[in-house]
Amino acid sequence: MNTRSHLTRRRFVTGSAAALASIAFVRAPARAATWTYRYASNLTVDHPLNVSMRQCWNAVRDETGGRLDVKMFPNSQLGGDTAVLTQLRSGAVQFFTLDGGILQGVVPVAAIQGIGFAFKDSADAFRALDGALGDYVRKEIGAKGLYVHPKMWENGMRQITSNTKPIRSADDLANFTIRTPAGALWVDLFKSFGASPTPINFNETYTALQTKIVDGEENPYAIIDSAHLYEVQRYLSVTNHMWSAYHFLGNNTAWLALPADVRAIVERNLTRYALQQRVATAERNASLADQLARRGMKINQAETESFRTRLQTSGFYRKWKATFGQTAWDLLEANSGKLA
Ligand code: X2X
Repeated sequence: MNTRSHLTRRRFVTGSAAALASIAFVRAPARAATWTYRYASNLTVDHPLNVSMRQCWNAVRDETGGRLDVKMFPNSQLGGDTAVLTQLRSGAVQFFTLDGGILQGVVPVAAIQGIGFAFKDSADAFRALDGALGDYVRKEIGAKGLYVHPKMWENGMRQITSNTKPIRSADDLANFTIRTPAGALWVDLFKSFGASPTPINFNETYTALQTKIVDGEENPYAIIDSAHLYEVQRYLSVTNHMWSAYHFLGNNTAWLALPADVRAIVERNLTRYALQQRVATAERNASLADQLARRGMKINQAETESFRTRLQTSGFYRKWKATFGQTAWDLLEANSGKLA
């Protein structure tokens, strides 16, 4: 008979069951965690990334017998991405998921995942980033003193939203004010399209759109939905102009403070839940168009050839090839085909 059914039965048998139960709890207290770490995310709790991440940390807590307790800080509770990256590097935050395009400020080549029209879909992109291109980027991240897990977490193919007009072709981006994440490649991509980009951290994006500091932004469907951007954006133009995904990063000192068995439990669960999250997020991205249309968004398919042409004629590919270097570029083109 296990303790639980024993106590349950006694509760019916004797009036002192509550007292007995509390004695049992005093004698078997929950073990205090040896390590209490913080995980930060710019996404809402109900985005599939954080749904899987919560399951991941629950599994880690169970499998380590409560030794490692990771507290989640979703929704940019600890600050905007660039500020949290600083906290991660100083050790105030131990774990963080960050898009390679924003990590660019510290690890330049990390932005290569966001080269315009390099990947036709997420499966295509994951082949490169789970493979040799990803290994190259992860080596550079490690060289900057950060821990990085080998499986990235899905954000998705990005679409342009607007409050003023549908974006049908690159011509519609002329002088269009658009928020991009805080990364140099992102800003340059939209300049090359002919737009007027402003880098703004995600936690300030809703307000920037609401107060019309910018007319548009670009994100995958699951974020347009989970962050309620449809409340402050009228048009959604399907462009699939770039792919976006998160590296799982750790402060290296905090990571190495964990014993090998705990690190193995964390890595195994991160792999398991990252793969689960990829499927769940892809399903959301593929199925939300109707729901966003019902919420009032006007959705159109953009003519993307004009966008690609701008990247050729502006020298965008040539410039970023020179920045990232031949080795990284070759690894990219091994998946994407010739770009520059
Ligand atoms: O900042 C964004 O737009 C977001 C949420 O997609 C990223 O983290 C790149």
